[in-house]
Amino acid sequence: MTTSTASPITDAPVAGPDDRQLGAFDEVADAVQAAQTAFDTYLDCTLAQRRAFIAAIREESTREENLRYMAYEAVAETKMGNAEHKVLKNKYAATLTPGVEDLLMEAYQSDTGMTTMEYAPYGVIGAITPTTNPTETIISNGISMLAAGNAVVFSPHPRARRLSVWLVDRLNRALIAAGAPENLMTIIRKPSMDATAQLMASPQVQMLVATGGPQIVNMVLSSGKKAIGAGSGNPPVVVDETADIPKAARDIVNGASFDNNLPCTAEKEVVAVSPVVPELVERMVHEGAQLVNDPEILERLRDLLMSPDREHPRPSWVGQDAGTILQAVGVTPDPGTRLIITETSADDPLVQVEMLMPVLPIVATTDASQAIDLAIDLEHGHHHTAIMHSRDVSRLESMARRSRTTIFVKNGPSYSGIGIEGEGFATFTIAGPTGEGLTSARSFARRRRCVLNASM
Ligand code: 1VU
Repeated sequence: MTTSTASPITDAPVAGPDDRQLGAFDEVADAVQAAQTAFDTYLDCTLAQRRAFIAAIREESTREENLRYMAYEAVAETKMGNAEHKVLKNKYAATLTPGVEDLLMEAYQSDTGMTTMEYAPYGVIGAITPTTNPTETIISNGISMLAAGNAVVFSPHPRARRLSVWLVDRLNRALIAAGAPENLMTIIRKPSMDATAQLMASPQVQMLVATGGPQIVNMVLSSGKKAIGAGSGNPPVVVDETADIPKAARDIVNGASFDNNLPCTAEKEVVAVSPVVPELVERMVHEGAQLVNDPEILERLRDLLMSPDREHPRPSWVGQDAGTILQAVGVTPDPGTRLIITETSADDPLVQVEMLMPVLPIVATTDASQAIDLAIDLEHGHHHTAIMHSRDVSRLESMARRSRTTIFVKNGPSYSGIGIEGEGFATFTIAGPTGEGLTSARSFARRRRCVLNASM
């Protein structure tokens, strides 16, 4: 996916008739109490009202000036990603996250009566949102959680705090205009680990959802509460000799450069059978990748982009442009370069570590079976996302089954797995560790068995 560099919108769209930030609280306890009060009123709202509230979120989020503001401000505040791609991500989050229609009821009927399996709200949810997709996650979580009848307290990533507070204000204003109780969405104005700990410990918070880095996800998963964790992946893409190589190259470059590789679903390493590697590389270069095979420059890249122990990416380089990265290691980027590729071995830290940058290593294997084995190994058991380009249906089926990932994309760019230019709904909370998979309204609801007894 290539994009033009349109000019940014620098001023925030007008917040409203007053300069309060609706839903934003300094104290965690106040944010939780306000959400609880909103939830108590929300419980009495009808499904038709819920639908109207979700429509208001969608409408507010997709207003052109808001889409552009969110995208450019996210890049400015988090200092990562590609604004034009963020416009798309926000648009898909707002339009393709399912609403109330996701809560499909099951019914059983016989002479003794009728039983329905319904979805009931948890109450107040504490939702931790990431720096990589800050507004996308608030929009998508907001739609899903409110559709399921909950109120939500957001704890935004500290690096995306200002924009997240702005968005929650906008959404609250839209919700109130649609007749919703105030504070169905609240947000912690100054997020921190301490504030997150308070949110987790609050007896009024019934469910926790963490989308972000391993530290915060593990913290939430060890809270002792019902928790949904959406954390890291290291998505491999396999290319075998039956694949349509020009298309595979285009899809991989589009997917791996999308928002500078910030989505946790994006291709993080290629595993290709040896005979196709030369053509694959040539076609990837044709699509906007720049090949770097010089060992000295590669070592400079590792020094620049990784922690000294080579176990983590350096946060300041996460989501940067390929051209900026190349210049920083003394390489002149070719015009239009959007991805750096390199041919390397499986033990290269650039292959092993999820980098979240437009740097894509390519590892060659002798055959497709070895490629699938290696790809599964490199995914490190996150059960997150894997991609394969092949025309061999049995191989596609084999990798899908054996990798046990939450998302498996066949012959397409990784982002089609979250609904962008692909079929299916959108979400930015992909819960591999806790098994909900691609979350939607029903992931944030309790199951209630409602029994009507008709026995004589
Ligand atoms: O500095 P401390 O250690 O005290 O705290 C950390 C962290 O725990 C905390 N923090 C938060 N606090 C409150 N609310 C939050 N929502 C929150 N999130 C984090 O803030 C401190 C810094 O956090 P960090 O570990 O994120 O550190 P950096 O900003 O230095 O690192 C940025 C990256 C991007 C490297 C890091 O966040 C990361 O590894 N993220 C994983 C990628 C990610 O966000 N995955 C989810 C994507 S879901 C998706 O893409 C679906 C398509």
